[in-house]
Amino acid sequence: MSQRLLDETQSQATPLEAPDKQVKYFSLQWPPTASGVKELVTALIDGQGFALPDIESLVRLIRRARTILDRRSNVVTLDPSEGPIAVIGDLHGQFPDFLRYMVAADEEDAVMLINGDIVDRDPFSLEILAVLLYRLVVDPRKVMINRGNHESGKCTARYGFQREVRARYGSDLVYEESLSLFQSIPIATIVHGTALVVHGGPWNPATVDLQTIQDLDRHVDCPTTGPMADMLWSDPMPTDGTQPSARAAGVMYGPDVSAGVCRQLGVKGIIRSHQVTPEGLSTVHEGLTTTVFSAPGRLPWNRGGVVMIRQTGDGVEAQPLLFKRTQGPDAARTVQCCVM
Ligand SMILES: [Mn+2]
Repeated sequence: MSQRLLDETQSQATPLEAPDKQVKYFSLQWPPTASGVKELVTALIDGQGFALPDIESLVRLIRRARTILDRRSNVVTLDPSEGPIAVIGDLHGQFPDFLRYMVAADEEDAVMLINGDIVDRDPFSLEILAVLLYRLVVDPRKVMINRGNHESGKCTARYGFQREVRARYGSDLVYEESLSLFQSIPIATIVHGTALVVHGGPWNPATVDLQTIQDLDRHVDCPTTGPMADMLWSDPMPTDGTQPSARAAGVMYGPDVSAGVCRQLGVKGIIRSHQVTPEGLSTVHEGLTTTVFSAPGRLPWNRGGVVMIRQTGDGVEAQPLLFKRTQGPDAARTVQCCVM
């Protein structure tokens, strides 16, 4: 492990804080139902950052979600002929923005495919997790999740989620259960004949194939080298081949790597996230790698992008949807989370 990541890991030794006295905790309707999703969203919006599911309810939800995710393979396959798929990139705790994407997906009865980095940075990761996992339990076919590098102990200890959970619950239980959940999240999704969707980048097709990825044990915190690290941490570069990354994890990969993986999988391109992009979406490698980033206002002027994949009469289309940052309940922030 690099010195830089060791430093990040060691920075987590902060003391427990008392829970915010103003937070009101409520029980989640159980078993989860479609009407319960609406009630949960309403309670969280009305709470403006001061209402959360109680610890017992949330832990029960996380554990149920984990059993669903554990049944999925490392790389999940979706068939676009079965309905639209909304690919959503980094959310980073921006709950009001997440709600807009959920509404956009619901309007088309689309599968939500969340491409990692759900937590950290903005202080409403718990709201996103609660709604996302509740919907997953209500209808697993409509919620797909790929893991991002922030779904790890290393990142959450440094970039806000651990602090958020401690400040809002005054307990490490929800945090520990979340870390366990993160290890159950699949690593990538193949939209059949269309795209490899993965948080960072592809594996190296010269040495690794899909079966090797399917055989990996994903129940680890978040490696910094090897095929799983490449998928969670890597970024594209303009020249062929691979190079070490300044992130000290994963690699930089060139257009030949993108082309090789597309050939290997019979897909037209790679949809990845992991990097802020001014318009919400950007494409490199002659169209083979598209970055979708869904946390608007981080630069602070970037838009949030979503890719809506639909089967049409003569093929599959990928329509970009672009969003400015919501006003949201930013004024109600109670937790000092990250500085980018
Ligand atoms: Mn990332």
